[in-house]
Amino acid sequence: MSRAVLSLGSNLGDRSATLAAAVGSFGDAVVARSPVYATPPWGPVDQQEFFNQVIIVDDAAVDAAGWLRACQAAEAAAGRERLVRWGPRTLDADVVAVTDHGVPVISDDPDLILPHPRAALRAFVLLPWLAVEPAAELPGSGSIADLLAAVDSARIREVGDGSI
Ligand code: PH2
Ligand code: MG
Ligand code: MG
Repeated sequence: MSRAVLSLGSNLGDRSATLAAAVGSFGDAVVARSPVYATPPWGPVDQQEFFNQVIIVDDAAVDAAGWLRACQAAEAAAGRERLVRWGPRTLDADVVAVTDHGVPVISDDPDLILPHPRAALRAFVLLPWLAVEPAAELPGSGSIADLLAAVDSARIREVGDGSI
């Protein structure tokens, strides 16, 4: 049984509709979805604010690589083009953490590093994740509540309840 925490982000086009379609693409695997938050752009690129959401998905038949493929399919369906690293995109769907029968999956495969190497620094991941799983731990980094307290989340605001 594998369970994954997925981070969804959009800052081009109809951001709410894109996130809702991405959540819908995971169908019955979705066991929790956070509200949608408007978040200041993180990273070196000066760009429009993002909408971000975290979902938790669970499917006995899907492993970590399968969750990555499903994320890439959702990005393709949203017309994602890979132009600038960390730049604007219709949809970014990232696998943040995976557990297999409750055991954290650790991976240094460059195509899918797990847990996500920058999740601990990103309020736009930690705050939505905390909303759906308050006691969660990021393997190797500690509780997401503690991690969130150490980063700047002051300008994040809820813009939708995440229902589709
Ligand atoms: N995604 C990025 C770069 N910066 N900033 C926010 N707030 N939200 C994102 O999803 C995001 C970002 C590329 O992965
Ligand atoms: Mg990303
Ligand atoms: Mg990505």
